[in-house]
Amino acid sequence: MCRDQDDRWLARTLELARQGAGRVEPNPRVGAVIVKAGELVASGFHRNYGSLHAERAALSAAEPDLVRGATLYCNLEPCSHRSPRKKQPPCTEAIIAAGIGRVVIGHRDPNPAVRGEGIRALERAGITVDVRGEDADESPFLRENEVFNTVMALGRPFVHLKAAISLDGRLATTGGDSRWITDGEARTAAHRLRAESDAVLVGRGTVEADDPLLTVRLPAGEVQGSSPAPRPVVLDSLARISLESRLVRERGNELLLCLGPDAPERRRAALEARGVTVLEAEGVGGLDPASVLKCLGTAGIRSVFVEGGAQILTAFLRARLYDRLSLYFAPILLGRGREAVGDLSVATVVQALNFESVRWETIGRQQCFTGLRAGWQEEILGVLRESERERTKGGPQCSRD
Ligand code: AOF
Ligand code: ZN
Repeated sequence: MCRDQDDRWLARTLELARQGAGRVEPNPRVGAVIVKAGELVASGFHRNYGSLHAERAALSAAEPDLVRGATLYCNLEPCSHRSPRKKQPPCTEAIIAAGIGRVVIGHRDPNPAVRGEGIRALERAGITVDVRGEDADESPFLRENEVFNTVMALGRPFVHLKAAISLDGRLATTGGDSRWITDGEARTAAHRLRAESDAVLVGRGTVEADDPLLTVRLPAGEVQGSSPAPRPVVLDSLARISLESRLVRERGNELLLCLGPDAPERRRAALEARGVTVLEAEGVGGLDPASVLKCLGTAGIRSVFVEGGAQILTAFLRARLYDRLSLYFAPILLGRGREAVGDLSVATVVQALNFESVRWETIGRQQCFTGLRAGWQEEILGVLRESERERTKGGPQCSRD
């Protein structure tokens, strides 16, 4: 089968996968097509969390006679495992039982329960498996499930940093005024990004300056997606957030408050009495981003949209604990003002924090940048390679099922 044909069918699986966006989380978006003699036999995608996997959806839509000896394309490696919490039976079993002759996938599944096991189960049954989407510099397959892949491979929430800044890189005036740097169109775009995340994170300083609610506000009629509203998160090492802030008064029950080891017990009790969930993070004089992410992961947060301010933005950048950065440049100059990003320990340009999958877009009067951390894809693939090495070190293995 020629490579062009494979690429074309695989691209189709991504289009199908996208139809599950907003409904399948925390599971991945997956699409599958079955092809025989260059003709489409059937297709399917993962529709809702807990429902049929894409591979089984495609198989059940196909004429059984046509499936035998056909090729199945899927953007993700088919699952091969069972576990008490797993909702669906292994797709590899259905693929083998149906008599599929060849499987072409976008990338291996970084889920620790899979990581190549799906491929091996198929190969043991005599099925040829080709992985086509891991070689490209900016693989669209790995990017389609950026949150899922990050959580599964790196074991921490996906971190999306965002800031609205002036042309000269200022987050606020010298006096601290930062309201309305960008216009309504850019703010709506940022609210769409909020809606995609499990949590929206700010520092205590931002709460004091802006008294935000951190809700998703979109124009009337625009669907907000079916996932629950993102939870507000505030980093507040000394528990100094005002009990009168709108977040505590109006969203206390949803609020996740990260406190440091020196937070006074009395304050903590007062906040908990208002329904606030307290998370104990590490770090003195500014919480440690790694510890914050660990707390959030334990609280079930899989993706976090970090909205500032400068101290927090800098802390995540310095720790190299971020996956995506989105910057909205407004066509204004603020002069001295407050810089958006502090010291990043960059001595030479080659050490600069760099980005891949870069996109620039004009939104209203703003120029909007978004990019993934350079090395993100390599890190995910590195984890897959490492578990492959671990497995071969242990010698030949049988199925884990
Ligand atoms: C999906 N949809 O189309 C594929 C998935 O709890 P379960 O049984 O739904 O299993 C979820 C895991 O199955 C998921 O973490 C991923 O590793 C694998 N593949 N999942 O939800 C699909 N193909
Ligand atoms: Zn599956």
